[in-house]
Amino acid sequence: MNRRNFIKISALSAGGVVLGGIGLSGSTPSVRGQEAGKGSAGADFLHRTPTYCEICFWKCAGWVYKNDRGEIWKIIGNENDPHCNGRLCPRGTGGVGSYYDQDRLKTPLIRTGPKGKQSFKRASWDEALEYVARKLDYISKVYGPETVALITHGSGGKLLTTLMKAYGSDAIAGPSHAQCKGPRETAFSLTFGSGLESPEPLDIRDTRCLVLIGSHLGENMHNTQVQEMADAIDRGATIITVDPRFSTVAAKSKFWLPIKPATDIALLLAWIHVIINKGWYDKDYVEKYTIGFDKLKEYIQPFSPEWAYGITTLDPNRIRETAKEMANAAPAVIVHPGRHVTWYGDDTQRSRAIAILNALLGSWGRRGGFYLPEAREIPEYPHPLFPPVRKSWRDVLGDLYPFTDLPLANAIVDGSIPGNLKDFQYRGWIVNGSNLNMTMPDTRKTLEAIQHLELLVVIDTMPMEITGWADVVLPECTYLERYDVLRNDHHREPVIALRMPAAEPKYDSKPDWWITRELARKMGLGAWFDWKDFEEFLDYKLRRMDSSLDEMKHLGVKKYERTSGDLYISDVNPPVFDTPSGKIELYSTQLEQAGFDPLPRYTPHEEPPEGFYRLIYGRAPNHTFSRTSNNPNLAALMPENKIWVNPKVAANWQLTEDQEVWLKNQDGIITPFPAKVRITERIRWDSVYIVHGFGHTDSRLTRTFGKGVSDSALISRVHTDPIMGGTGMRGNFVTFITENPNMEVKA
Ligand SMILES: Nc1nc2c(c(=O)[nH]1)N[C@H]1C(S)=C(S)[C@@H](COP(=O)(O)OP(=O)(O)OC[C@H]3O[C@@H](n4cnc5c(=O)[nH]c(N)nc54)[C@H](O)[C@@H]3O)O[C@H]1N2
Ligand SMILES: Nc1nc2c(c(=O)[nH]1)N[C@H]1C(S)=C(S)[C@@H](COP(=O)(O)OP(=O)(O)OC[C@H]3O[C@@H](n4cnc5c(=O)[nH]c(N)nc54)[C@H](O)[C@@H]3O)O[C@H]1N2
Ligand code: SF4
Ligand SMILES: [Mo]
Repeated sequence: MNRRNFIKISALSAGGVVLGGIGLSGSTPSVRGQEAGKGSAGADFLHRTPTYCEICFWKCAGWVYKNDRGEIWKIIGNENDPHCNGRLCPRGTGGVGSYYDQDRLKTPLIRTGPKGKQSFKRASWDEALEYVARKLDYISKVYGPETVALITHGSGGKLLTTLMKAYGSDAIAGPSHAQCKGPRETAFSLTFGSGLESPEPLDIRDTRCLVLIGSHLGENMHNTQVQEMADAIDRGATIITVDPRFSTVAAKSKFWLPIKPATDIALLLAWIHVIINKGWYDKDYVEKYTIGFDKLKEYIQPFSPEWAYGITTLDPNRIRETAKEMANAAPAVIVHPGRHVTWYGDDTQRSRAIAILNALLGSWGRRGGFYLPEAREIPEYPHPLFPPVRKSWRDVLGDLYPFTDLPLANAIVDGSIPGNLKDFQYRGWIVNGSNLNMTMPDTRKTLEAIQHLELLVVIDTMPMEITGWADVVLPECTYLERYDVLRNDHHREPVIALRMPAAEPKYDSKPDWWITRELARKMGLGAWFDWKDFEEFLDYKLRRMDSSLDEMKHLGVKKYERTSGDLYISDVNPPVFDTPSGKIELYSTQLEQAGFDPLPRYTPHEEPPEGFYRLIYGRAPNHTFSRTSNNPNLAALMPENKIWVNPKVAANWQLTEDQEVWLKNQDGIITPFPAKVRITERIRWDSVYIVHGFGHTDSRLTRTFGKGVSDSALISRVHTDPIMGGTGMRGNFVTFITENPNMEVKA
């Protein structure tokens, strides 16, 4: 492992800690994995098995080592993997804790009392799956199979998708779309003809200028992006960070633009204005590959840096200076498209402005900009054709959100509440690897929808909030105890990775492939899962990809030669833009025809009322969403989140460091537990900031229950993007309560 780089990455993350640095001798099994980084247990490392990480969706490949007692000991990155280059982030290293967590779900559970109350009986797998299969039969007969939806995040979703299609439903949604990167995917598809997907094909390692608009790399620990950015900084690349918060990366940036929240489109229009009017755009590229430049040029005239100053509070000279910096670096410049982009409801338009700016700078398909990625096709294991779907999710949406090409988790929630749709209502959900209570904005609405369901099945590893509302809970074993589908994301070169079990599943938990196939068999759909076991399933595919399961057990990761040509565009490798015009559409006739603005427009958003502050949220380097806060290793690094408050605001409210307060939002929703205040200049006076994923309300999560504050419950106002249905979550305002409001209620 390249130690220098590892330290560099950790140093980038505020509070980032190299796990091995923490002495935990005499530790209980639950924190054992943490000793891993010491590297002193040499003789203990008897063998290693390949995996890819499930702690976030960068899916870094690694090796799991066991000690001579056969216990899982540590995970290290696979040197050959371009997702990680041999180095895991602190969360990936701490992933061992998810295996040892004694709070894990241990057996299948069937509800015995009202929803939301912890009234379950333990059940055998046979009993639990039989219950689910009969309920699904019933829903299929009475309402139709298309009224059952799958909401899924993570690797198990692939097989469950097959099951759903065999059953007759295509309502298969992930929070990684309409709660995450959906608007970006739509905007880039409208502009360039293809989305970005994951990992984003950003050539950060060769860039000369990286512009981060609310992308907080270093706290957002998407591994190789952070590594490549650290290298780019070393090489003298300019980083421009636009963030109302002095993020970790803002501290490493040549320019920090502390923008007033919700005004980014104004800044982007001003940048476009300057770059066009000064003639700093890539003329050849624009001429050759784009349409709509003249319309854009005319449209952009009013949007000067002075105009933007009045909106964004950013110095007009700074706007010009940063535009120049980008133009000087072009085409080796990346205006980062972001990832979690569902902010204010006009997010597709903001992402369109980012796409347009990149097009003007000529960065798409260029070294140091966006490279042309490639993935290998994975052959299907033979199975029968799927039955036709009687009513597809797209038909259910009708005219709503015309530009989403994927189902929306939020539309499934909405469509489960009677009266919201004319002739349709979802009746059952299968939820896999998604803690909807914290993942979906407006928890109240999610819970209302659940009350109307005939069936809620939750497949999870932990007793997360969502499991408390399930009719049936199915405990999956952790990623360290199972085979999964092959990882097959696009990259600079095609690359696949294998995950295999390093240990037997603990308790009575099972791998997703087993759960799905047994359920399919009980539903009479076994023909879609007609393999002996998962080894045979994987080997069948690998043998058709010049490999085998045996080979992959030794390699972990396999790279293939590119077959689609060079990484970058050139005269001999011309780009293909899958848009109606075959060009980059600066002006979008598709949007125009559907009645939307063909060029991005700035619309003012509501301001916080007197005494309230905008609630913004983000990531911490040591945690992923709500899934890691109970992880023994990671909870030790960061046990709670705090409420970031500007010193001016603290003085007004007479708040002191670490004082415990409750938050109340504009709709009167109050947090159930207090959280500590962190007073810091790093946040603007008009906003407060919290790390997403804390404030758990399920007491079965013994380590994290009641610690910190959850943004999700406070996000009761959602601004939905009319173009593609993304849930804008940053239009909520909070104020402080310093005396225990929940005591008052009881009294
Ligand atoms: N308020 C608010 N909402 C957000 C966000 C935010 O920042 N703030 N972020 C949004 C974004 S960008 C995203 S991508 C989504 C993320 O949404 P989710 O992926 O739903 O986020 P988590 O809260 O981590 O919930 C993951 C669930 O999967 C379970 N799990 C973990 N490993 C496994 C496994 O191997 N198998 C199974 N079956 N289950 C497993 C965990 O125990 C947990 O219950 O949330 C979105 N929603
Ligand atoms: N450690 C860690 N890393 C992760 C994850 C994780 O859970 N943990 N999750 C991964 C996933 S799925 C995703 S989608 C990404 C999300 O990560 P990113 O896409 O990088 O960022 P966001 O979460 O959207 O944005 C958070 C930042 O936006 C700033 N911000 C708030 N309002 C505004 C505004 O109006 N304008 C601007 N310019 N900035 C604003 C906040 O201050 C904060 O710094 O992170 C990924 N990486
Ligand atoms: S970035 Fe970290 S948590 Fe995400 S997959 Fe890689 S090692 Fe795991
Ligand atoms: Mo995300």
